Amino acid sequence: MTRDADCLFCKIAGGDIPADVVHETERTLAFRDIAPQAPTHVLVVPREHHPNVASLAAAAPDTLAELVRTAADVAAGAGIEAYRLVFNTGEQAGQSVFHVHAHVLGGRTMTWPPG
Ligand code: DGP
Repeated sequence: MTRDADCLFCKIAGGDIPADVVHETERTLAFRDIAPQAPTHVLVVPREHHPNVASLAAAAPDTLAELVRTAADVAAGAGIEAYRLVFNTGEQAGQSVFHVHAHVLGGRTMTWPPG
């Protein structure tokens, strides 16, 4: 299992930092965002460390597919039919934690374009 000792989401995945976990699979973990932007705002991460979605897709496409399935299960579990799945990729796009995570946002009407 690839972990980065300095990575916040590796620490959450390893149980070293607590989180409100809503769903788990063999390779992924889903927990509530600490600063929710919608009634449902859950982050889905791979247990292994990958900095962004492109590097995850290149290194472990099966894990990326599992992560997207986990996101769909989180939405279904929250009773949400429509949801937004966001992978901020790079600092200018709003990525602040460099361990790939999908934001699952739902429970309200979303606007477009995002800011
Ligand atoms: P991004 O900006 O796309 O990299 O998203 C990072 C998200 O992580 C942001 O929405 C806030 C959330 N976050 C940051 N620190 C913590 C934490 O310690 N626990 C939880 N649950 N979420 C966190």
